[in-house]
Amino acid sequence: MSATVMVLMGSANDWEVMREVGVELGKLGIAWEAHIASAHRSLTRTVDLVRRAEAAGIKVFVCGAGMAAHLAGVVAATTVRPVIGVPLPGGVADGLDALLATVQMPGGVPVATVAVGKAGARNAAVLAAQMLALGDAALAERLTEAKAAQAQAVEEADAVLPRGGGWA
Ligand code: RP5
Repeated sequence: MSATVMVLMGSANDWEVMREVGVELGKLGIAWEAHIASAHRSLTRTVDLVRRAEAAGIKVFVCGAGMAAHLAGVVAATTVRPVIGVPLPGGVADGLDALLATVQMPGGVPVATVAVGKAGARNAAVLAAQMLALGDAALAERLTEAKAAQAQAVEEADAVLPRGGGWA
């Protein structure tokens, strides 16, 4: 199965969070590949990578970066395929800096920006899956099942919660 999602990150230090994207995509049966590609330290290679990914059939890009997080923006400038940005913690404002750098794109060059850190990484994977599911009924079904399982997990957690008085 060839990859349909490309996961990019600005530094090897980003992998601890960005691996969550791969974990979640794997659960949903989506093939992915990951690369380190810095907007600042290796701009030309990053643009080349995106061009080659398009030719290879990648449909969605997920980009994680911290600090002055320009990776998602550079990828969005290079492709017309959807780009999801994951702002990463660390930096002077512990992710708020990366959040603003990722989300505040000029009109015409969108980056779908998710939450800072691991929750954002997971949501980037689910959002990419939801995009792909528009043309894939089997994937849409797996997403529906995953959502139902999440709701079930909340019920189960509620069922075992110690109760002080007991009115329910
Ligand atoms: C960003 O700068 C990377 O995405 C990383 O989050 C941050 C710091 O990079 P390192 O100095 O840890 O390689 O470009």
